[in-house]
Amino acid sequence: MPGTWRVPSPNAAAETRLMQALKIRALTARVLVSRSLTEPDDAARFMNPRLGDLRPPDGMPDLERAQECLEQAIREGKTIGVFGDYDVDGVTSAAIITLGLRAMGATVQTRVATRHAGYGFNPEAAAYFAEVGCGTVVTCDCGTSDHASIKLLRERGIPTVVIDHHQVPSGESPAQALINPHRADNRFPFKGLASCGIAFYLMAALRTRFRAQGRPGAAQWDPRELLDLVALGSIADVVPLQHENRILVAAGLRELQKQQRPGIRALAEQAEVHPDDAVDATTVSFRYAPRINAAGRLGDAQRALDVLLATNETEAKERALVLEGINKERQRIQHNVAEAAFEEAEALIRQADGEVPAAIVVGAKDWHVGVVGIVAAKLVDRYGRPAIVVGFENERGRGSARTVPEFDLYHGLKAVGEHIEVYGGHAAAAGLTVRFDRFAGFREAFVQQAARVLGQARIEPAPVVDAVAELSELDIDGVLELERIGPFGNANTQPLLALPGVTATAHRLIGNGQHLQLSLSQGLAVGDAIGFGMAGAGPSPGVQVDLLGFAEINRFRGRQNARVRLKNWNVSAEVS
Ligand SMILES: [Mn+2]
Repeated sequence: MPGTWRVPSPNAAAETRLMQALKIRALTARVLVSRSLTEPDDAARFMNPRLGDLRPPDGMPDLERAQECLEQAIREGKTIGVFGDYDVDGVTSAAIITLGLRAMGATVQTRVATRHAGYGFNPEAAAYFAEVGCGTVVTCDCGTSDHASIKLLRERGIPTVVIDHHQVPSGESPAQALINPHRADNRFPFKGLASCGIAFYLMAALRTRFRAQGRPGAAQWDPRELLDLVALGSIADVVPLQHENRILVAAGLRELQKQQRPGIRALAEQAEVHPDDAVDATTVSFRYAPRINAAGRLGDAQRALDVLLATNETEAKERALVLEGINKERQRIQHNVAEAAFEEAEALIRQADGEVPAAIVVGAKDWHVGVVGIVAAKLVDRYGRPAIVVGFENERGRGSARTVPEFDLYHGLKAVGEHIEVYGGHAAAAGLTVRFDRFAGFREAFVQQAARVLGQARIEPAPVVDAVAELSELDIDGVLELERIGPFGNANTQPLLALPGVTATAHRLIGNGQHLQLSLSQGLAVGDAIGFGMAGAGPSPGVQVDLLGFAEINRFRGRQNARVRLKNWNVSAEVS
């Protein structure tokens, strides 16, 4: 339907108040109001995220006990073992604890999970830490449910500190300290921290404690230098960029931009992130995170940790080069699995006489389980249906599921639980194992379940936009002001704008003819738009259209200009 969209709760009085109090433009005020930031004080704090506004960690259970435990190990000169999970949050948390503890005088041994040993803190790793004589162990982004490994350490007199944000099972943890926002007795008001954020809080608290005691070392060290790692882990883990996360990530992105850490400098070189490029959540998601993740996906996340912990330029460059090789290999494997998965999906569609099934479930014997999640996400993008991709090793397959907002994976898998062995995860992403001889039955049941849920079809709702804008508002200052609502990401998405009644005056294809570039006009105002992958799909020149899109600054070779990134367009309903 042309020209239909919804704007949540417009409020002219609140907009005027914000414009006057914050000295901001009307468009920025409209977006803030649509996000329920109607009070000038709240909006001002939101627009200026400052580390000073982080709430003290009061109410985080066991934070005190964790500090005591670490302090004792440092005082007694005992080695502290640090263990991290194999994804970006796990690796960066382990790096934060390692670097923080070392800066405060500790001897640290760090290991990260390997894919073959499986997710989490495994007994092998626990035994290793005991063997090398660790006095205390810290687990990062795992450990909440790894009771057996932690018990094994406790029996040998080694206390464990757990830093984690996964769901807490019932029953008491054998850990000396369990810092996890999902604990029932947690009183810290924001529960959305990633493990790297919690790790940062612990290191900052320990440093404050040591400084009060007058310990040498603690005074010179500034925990803020760890924030680049917090930004990496938080964005990669897709935690909501609200409250404390917003403050930590905003500061962390600035830290990342500076490229102070040798490992980040080396990674940036490999990922072609130039020192004067603006660093935002997209830079993390598409440049840094895939490289850090690649090591864990293909087997050994230690290669990624090595890069982050490198202490000099030479070491960092060597290690980043090794990681880049692993990433290239990951890309090759992913490409092959994706091709095969798309072929299988197309075969399923042919079997259904051209109709796309309610869910896409594909699997094969040699598909690498390290990339099945990424490939499932690609299937969701292409077909707009929930998708499951399974890699079989002998008779057992490990799969990964991704979905559309209308279908909850956790409930969906639960409904067909009889066909699979193990499953876990949440609404948006899940993992499962299934036997080869049960796969066909599982697929049938899952597709039926998806058809039941998605079949309760609703009429496609009108898109919800953050604000209706005029082209004249999207000049460079206007867009720069909108950018202050960022960092954009999960739970704080880039504002979606509606621009009714705009005329495209000129077309141009760029990027090997894939992308569409438009010149726009509206009254006296002119502007530019870009439609990525929209070649041949744009509005005809001279026709008045309603655009949906995002305002952005295009930065290229030191120059910047404002433009609209097109999401969608329609011929205007009322052409006069
Ligand atoms: Mn995590």
